[in-house]
Amino acid sequence: MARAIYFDHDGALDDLLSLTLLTRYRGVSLKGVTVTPADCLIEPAVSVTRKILDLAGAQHVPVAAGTLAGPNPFPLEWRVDALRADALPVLNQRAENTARLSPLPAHLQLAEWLSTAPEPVTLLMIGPLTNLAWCLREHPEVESKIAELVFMGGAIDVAGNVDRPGHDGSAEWNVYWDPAAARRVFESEIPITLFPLDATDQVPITPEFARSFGRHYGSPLSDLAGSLLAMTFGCFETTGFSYCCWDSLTTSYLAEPDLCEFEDVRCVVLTEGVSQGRTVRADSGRLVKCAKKVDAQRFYRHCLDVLAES
Ligand code: AGV
Ligand code: CA
Repeated sequence: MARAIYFDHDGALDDLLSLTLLTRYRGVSLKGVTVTPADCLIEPAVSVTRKILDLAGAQHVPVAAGTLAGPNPFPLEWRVDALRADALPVLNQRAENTARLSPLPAHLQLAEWLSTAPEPVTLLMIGPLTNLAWCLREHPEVESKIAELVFMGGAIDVAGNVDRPGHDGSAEWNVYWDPAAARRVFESEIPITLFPLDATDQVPITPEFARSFGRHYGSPLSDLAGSLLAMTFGCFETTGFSYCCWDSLTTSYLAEPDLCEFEDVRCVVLTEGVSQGRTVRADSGRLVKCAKKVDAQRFYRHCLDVLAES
């Protein structure tokens, strides 16, 4: 039987590529999508999410828009990417959007989905953990409904990617946006599979990877993937950091669990001061299954294989 997944993303280009992959995975039954207003503008991010579900024939999957925000906003230059993606021709072949929009805000919808789930589910979260932390604070009983949390976030033995005045650069953005939320989730007993920068640094979006989708030009989901990847270029030139397959690597774990090698790490989340949002090794910390080493070529091939001719 297919594994039941609830998916929370935050509308960046990599999040949209992840959604596209997820709709193709045979062993996955996508039950619902929540969007966190973090690395995006929420309106175009929800709109583009529904268009991707439509294009992939997954109109039945409901989408809920997030309203809760963390204390450390993303740069506006990054948040506008969803506006651009929402205008791509491949996503605008029809005037109407038929994918379902939930009347509830994301945190309430997630709590309802979890509390009514007949069996424990997998949560895939590739933005900040704000919605889940709210559920755990307000409805602690939903913790038992989560069999596994697969989360892109943190930086264990490598530098972070936050470049902000007054911060030491040791944090990764998804944790930094709402450090208290990450801490709350890490203090739970939910089994966590973590994809920190230690792993995702190994899968930068290279010109070869982006251009490889050209061979499948004319297949809607391949066009979409290639366009999303092309739109990430310029990142290194403007930030000094490569745009990586942060979220799509994390998502691929649901289809190819042995693409990465893992290490069990005890860690805590720092919530104050110049290192806020840092995930740091500590003997007193909780155990997480942490992705360490990636077969990058196999990952790139996986993306192409999954989306080719679709
Ligand atoms: O820190 C990685 C997370 C991932 O979930 N996001 C992007 C991915 O969706 C934040 C981020 C870090 N650097 C970025 C980011 C950049 N240069 N552009 C956009 N987002
Ligand atoms: Ca993200």
